[in-house]
Amino acid sequence: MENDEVILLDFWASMFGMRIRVALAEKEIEYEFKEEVVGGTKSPLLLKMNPVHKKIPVLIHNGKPVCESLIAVEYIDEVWKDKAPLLSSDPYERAQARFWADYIDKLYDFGRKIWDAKGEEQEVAKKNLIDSHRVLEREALGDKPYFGGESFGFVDVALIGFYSWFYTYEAFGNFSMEAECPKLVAWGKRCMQRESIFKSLPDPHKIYEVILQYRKNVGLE
Ligand code: GS8
Repeated sequence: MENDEVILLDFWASMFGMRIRVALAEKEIEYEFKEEVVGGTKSPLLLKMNPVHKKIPVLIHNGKPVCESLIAVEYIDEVWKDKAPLLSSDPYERAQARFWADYIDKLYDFGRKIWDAKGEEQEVAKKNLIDSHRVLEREALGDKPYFGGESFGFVDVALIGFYSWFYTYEAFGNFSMEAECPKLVAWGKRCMQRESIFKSLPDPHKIYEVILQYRKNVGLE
């Protein structure tokens, strides 16, 4: 796969974009990162490449777009299949991994309502977020180092971007993820030691600063 052209339309703080960044890093694929400003004007390239949802991230491989982060991660795993497999070769394990990745996708709204709401709405979101992370910890991770077992895989890729938002959830929700879900936080720390991850994820404090400014702008602070 030499001479492949790989472009990622992304936004630095997007946990969905982080999935694709991590998958590309795991496979050691070089790519061009094109920053979109979420909340700003959408570039003509984004509108052309994702005319349906008009959202980042979009992976563009040799001029062809792949939209939706989990679909893009699976695509990367299939195209560059010789290095660092993310999904198992076993159909049942693949089905389980997809089940949990789908579950993780649904956590976005809880997280969002912690930093984009206040009062009762925020409290309900916080409870939902903690409860669902407890489910992930108990039912999917257990005592394994990674969700798929001994090696880093698809579910880890699906969740790791959210880990860099934990600090923001904790700061605005006034709770400790480590106190609520210690094994999950230990998993996050373990993942952060991988080069593919610490090179692909932003500083959680930077996310917090941007969200704090956002909350001030919309009158939540
Ligand atoms: C979610 C992408 C998304 O929400 C995926 O790729 O997995 N299910 C999709 N993208 C957001 C930025 S990240 O919060 C986005 O592009 N929002 C801009 C908009 O909605 O206009």
